[in-house]
Parts: sequence; structure tokens; C-alpha cells
Amino acid sequence: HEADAYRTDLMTITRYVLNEQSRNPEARGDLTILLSHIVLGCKFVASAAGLAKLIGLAGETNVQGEEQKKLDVLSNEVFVKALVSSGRTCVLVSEEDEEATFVDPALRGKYCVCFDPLDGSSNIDCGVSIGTIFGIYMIKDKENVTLEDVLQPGKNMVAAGYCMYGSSCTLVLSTGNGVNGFTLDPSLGEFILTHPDIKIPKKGKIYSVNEGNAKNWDEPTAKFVEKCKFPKDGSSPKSLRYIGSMVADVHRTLLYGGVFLYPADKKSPNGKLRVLYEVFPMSFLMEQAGGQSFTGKGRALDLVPTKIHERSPIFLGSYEDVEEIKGLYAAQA
Ligand code: AHM
Ligand code: MG
Repeated sequence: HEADAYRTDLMTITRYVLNEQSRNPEARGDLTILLSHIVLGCKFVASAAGLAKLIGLAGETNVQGEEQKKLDVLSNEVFVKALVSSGRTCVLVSEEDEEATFVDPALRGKYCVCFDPLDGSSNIDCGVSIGTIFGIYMIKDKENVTLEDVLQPGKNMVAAGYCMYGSSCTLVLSTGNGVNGFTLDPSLGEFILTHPDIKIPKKGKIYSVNEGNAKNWDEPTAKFVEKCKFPKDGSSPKSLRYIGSMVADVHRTLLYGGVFLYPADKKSPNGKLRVLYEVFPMSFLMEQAGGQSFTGKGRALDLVPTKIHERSPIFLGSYEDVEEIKGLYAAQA
């Protein structure tokens, strides 16, 4: 029985990534090393998130003009240091830092990492799930490293994932060959494969959106949400679930199906979520799990960002549900 096998034959995330890489004759273990440094950062945040003494305002403001919590500041520092010291990175983009970090040439490797060290910060003080999101690119030319290396379309990512600090700590990862979920066993200090080969249901019964913004929505978004609540084809209305932490809302969408949307509105024509470290990694995972991700104009992973903190509207989730949204936008065009 498969479940029994997992209990005694523990597939740690490192073992999993090593296995994956051994199928690629060109791989030299660099991605494995990089990922193990990301995993270390996630373990730090998981333990720090549980410590009440770290909660409270740091009194600083981040690049988006929001108040930073101590946990944001700490998490960012831990990830930057872990990534630099891995010796496998070249350019880092963090939600918390206005400028990209170019790693000292002596410590450079071939990967670029874009990450949001602690997403969902408004949920920290009330103990609701928060998360870390990351996307990894390969640099184009080691001798000539520029910002262009991180301003690549999302489809060029070599790996992406998130870690959710919730009732359990779960790390979901794709290296471009499906999606797998690993749960932190605190007594072992290891992430163990608990959700092999995640596939999102073709259609879901849940929609997830901040409806407080409805008065400013465009017509296709408004029509879609109206259809979720008052379906005219005889189907049951969808349920609404909205946590306000992208990682938690996307995690539920991946496992249960449905759609998560952060659309454009009249006040924010590009929505809220950031392309490099929110939209792209989540879109990569969705596609790898058999779902879709759409911007209101096209495939999210085809976007070519021009600025590191650029935003984009996003509709992601079950294949058929996103297909319906695409239909509404096509009808309007
Ligand atoms: P943050 O980077 O300040 O944490 O904001 C990102 C979060 C996402 O996790 C979530 O999907 C979204 O903001 C929720 O926004 P809103 O409160 O407008 O619904
Ligand atoms: Mg954040």
C-alpha cells in the first residue's frame, strides 16, 4: 500500500530533487544545493512564525509603502543570506528590496531567484496562514549578468514553489516535471513527500477573490463572479473562500480545484500581485498541475516583465474554470 511505503521509506525533498536531477545527464547538483538553501530559509520562517515574540511592527516601510512586520524583515535577511551563501545564485529579486541584489562575483552561480520571503503579511498578527513564494531562472551569460536575466517571461523558469506556514508547513515545488508537495516533519526537521504528483481538478466548486473591490471591477470579472453565484446553466452556485494570503488561497485551489483571481480594477489597472515573485511562480505550478493561468489578455507565463516589481491581473486555477474566464474576456474584446 502506497501510504505505508511513505511512512517507512521517507522521501525527503533533497532525496526527491537529487533523483530528479540524476535523470538529467548535464545536471551537476547545483539546483539541488540551491533548493536546499531555500528549504533552510523556509524552516527558519516556519519556526520563527511560531514565536510570538517576533510579532510586532519593525517600524520600517517596504518598497510598496506598506508597514513591515519584524517577521518580514527577518525572513528577507535569512533568505538573502542563504541564497548568497549557496554559491549558486547571481541575481536576487525580493519583494522587500527595492533594487535587485547582484551577488559578489566570487560567490556567483548560474541561477537567479525571485522571491517574496513572507507573503500575506496582513495575516501575521492573527495567526492565519502566510507563505514564501519563489521562482528560479537560469542566467543567460555568466560573463555578462544584467537585470535582463530576471526580466524573462515566466515560461523560462526552471523551478518554482511556495512554502505555506499554516496548520502544517507544506512546501510545494515544481522543477518543470509536475508538482509535488512536502510536509515538514518538525521532529525530523525534514520536508517529506506527502502530496506526490499534484493534479488540479479539471473544474472546481470554489471561487476566491476579494469581493470588496467589486465596485471597481471590469465587466468580464463582474460577469464571471455573477455566474459563480447565480449560474444559469442549472449547476450549483460555487462556494466563496478567501483567506487573503495568496499562498494559502492558491494551495487550496491546487488541491480542491476552482479559481483564484486578483483582477484589474479601475483603481489598480494592473491588479495587486507582483509578476516576478507572485504571478509567475504560481502560474508555473498551476500549469504543471494541469491548470491554467491568465492575465485577462493572455497566458500569464508569456508576460515579459519590464520592471522587477511589476504587477499583473491574474486568474488561475482549474482548466475549465479559467477557460470560462478567457471566454468572457474574448467576448468583450
Ligand atoms: P502582501 O505582499 O502585502 O502580503 O500582499 C500580498 C497579498 C497576497 O498574499 C494576497 O493574495 C493579497 O495580498 C490580498 O490582497 P487584498 O487584501 O487586497 O485582498
Ligand atoms: Mg509580501
